[in-house]
Parts: sequence; C-alpha cells; structure tokens
Amino acid sequence: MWMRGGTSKGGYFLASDLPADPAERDLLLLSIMGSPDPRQIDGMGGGDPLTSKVAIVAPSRRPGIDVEYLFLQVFVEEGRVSDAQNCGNLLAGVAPFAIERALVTAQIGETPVRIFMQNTSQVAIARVKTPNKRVTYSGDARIDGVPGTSAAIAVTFEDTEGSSCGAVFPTGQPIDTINGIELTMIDNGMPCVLMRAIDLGLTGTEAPSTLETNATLRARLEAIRRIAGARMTLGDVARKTVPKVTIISPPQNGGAITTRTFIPHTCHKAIGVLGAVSVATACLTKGTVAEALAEFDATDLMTLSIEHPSGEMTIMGRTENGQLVDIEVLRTARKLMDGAVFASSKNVAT
Ligand code: NQM
Repeated sequence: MWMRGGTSKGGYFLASDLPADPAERDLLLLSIMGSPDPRQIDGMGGGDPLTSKVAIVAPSRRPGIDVEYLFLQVFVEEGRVSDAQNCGNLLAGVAPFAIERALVTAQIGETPVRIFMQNTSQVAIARVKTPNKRVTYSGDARIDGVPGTSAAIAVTFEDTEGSSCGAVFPTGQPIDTINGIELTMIDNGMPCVLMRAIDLGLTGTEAPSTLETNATLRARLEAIRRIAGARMTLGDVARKTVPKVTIISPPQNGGAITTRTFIPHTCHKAIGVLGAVSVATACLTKGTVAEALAEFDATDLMTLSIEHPSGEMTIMGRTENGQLVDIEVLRTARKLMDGAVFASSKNVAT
C-alpha cells in the first residue's frame, strides 16, 4: 500500500510479503523505489528522502502490543537502505494500514493501535478514526506541510528518552562547543544537534533551497555533525542519517521557536515528528541553546509550537519536573494506492 504518513510518503508492506533476509529485502526495496538515481525515475520514489521511505508492519507477540513497525530509509542517490533511524511521520500510516490489513480489529468510532517501533525499541499509540468499524481518511484535521484536511490521527509516545543514544543528553550536558560553535546534542526520540542561526551567520528564516545551495554552510554543518555523532555514541555517522542538524532562531509567527532541519544533507520542508519532540524538549531544558530563544507559557500541560519552513508542528505534553512526558502529536495519513508493485529484475537478487 502506498500512503502519505504525516508530511512523508512511502510504501507500507506486510513483513510476510518481503524476503526475510535483510540484504535481499533491501535490494528489492531499492529496485521498487528506483534507487540509486536522483530522480528515482525507474521506481516509486519521488527523488526526495521524504518520499523514499518504507514501513514494514507485522503482528506482534509482545504483551500489550498490536503491531511491530520497522522504518527503512531508502537512500535516493546511493544504493543503500538504513534502519538507523525512526520516523514519526511514516508512523502515522502504520495504524490505518494495520487495520486495513486486518492485523487489528477496528472498533466503532475510534481504534487505538499500540505500535512497537523496532528501530528504537519504543512504543507509540495511534488513535485512528473508524466510523462503522472501517478506517476513514476524511476529516477536518489540518497539518502544515500537507494541503487540505484529513481525519485526525493522534499519536502518543510513551518513552522516547535517549531513543538511539541511551540518554536525552548523551554527553551529559545541555550545551557543548564543537569547532567554536555552541550547540546542544539531544535525543528525545530523534538524535539532533541544535545550533543557533545567529552563530552561523544566518537569520534562521532562510528558505530550505537557500540553505541547501550554501556549500560552505553545508560543509561546516557536516564537519560538526560528524564530531557530534561520535560524541552522541552513534559512532562514525558519515554514512548515517542521524544525528539531524537543526538551526534554531526566535519564533516568527507566535510559536515557541523557528527551525530549519538538515536530515542530514537536504533541508526538511517541514520538520520530523520526533525531531520536533527533541527540539521541544531542548526548549524546556535549562542551559540548552534553545532555552533562551524559546517563547512559551510554562504550565503543567504544555503546547509547544515548533515553527518550520512550511508552518508549524504542535507538540503537546505534560511536564513533570520540567521534563516533557506523555507526548502527543496530531498527524494525518492517506491511502494513495493499494496493489502490486513491480521490481526491476536487474536490481533484485535471484
Ligand atoms: O523525526 C524526516 C520525517 C522525518 C523523520 C527525517 C520523522 C521524525 O519528516 O520522527 O518523521 O528526519 O529524516 O518523516
């Protein structure tokens, strides 16, 4: 099934329909997407990391869990597939897909689906609108970065702290300096390196295309990212999609903070879900580079609006001792196509 999940798009597969051997599976997925090729012209991918994604879904044997979700990033310009990161946007389509494929029985009105996210060994609960016990994609929920409206899918995260790095602040401190730039290395669902736009000679409101074509900036960010990755316990990140790099500046439109995020080589047209959760956490934590820039009302039930190039993403959460807990994000998803996809035989192991 091909679906839009949040502000991303990709192929949703039952694990039982794919080869069990990861190497064979990855070759098949590269062929399906049309990678490596900047335009992915011979496949389903859209020539952008955000439209070259795969969700693999299976029933779960874990107590209290309905389905397993493995996220795979199919590289656009390289013949590689990576499971080194999670994706909170594609996650939005996992629950409707699981109901459509009868892995979960729909309830009348709304169906909660408990999802084990294999990439980070964490749990998310997605609530899908199911009037008459059938998934509906129509509704009046709007998320920035997607035209029009769809049925709301509320996604709650249970335990995102240190998802890939083992600790929210993997270096043990909220602020560090690398190559003369003060930064915050944080992982509350997605490993991110936060830097102030002003420290990089930027306003922070530049268009993604302006930032992407600034070769000097990109080289500088990548040099910092590689050092940060090692310090965040991620090892050599030269060929990894984490950590992400988020450039932060004061809010422009009444939100909490403005962001521009490299994921990590192209600039996101919006922001990743779990990336936004990590940025929100930095806004709430004393001593980070985000704290002094962020504007919000501190209450026990927090709503943090993370501004990004195509609008904002609202992170809702309860705070305990200043920490975000019970985080909820509103997403939408849409079924685009259900059928058979044809792989090119030249790229597939036989
Ligand atoms: O951070 C893009 C996206 C993502 C990941 C990326 C995501 C997340 O927008 O949870 O959703 O950071 O590569 O889909």
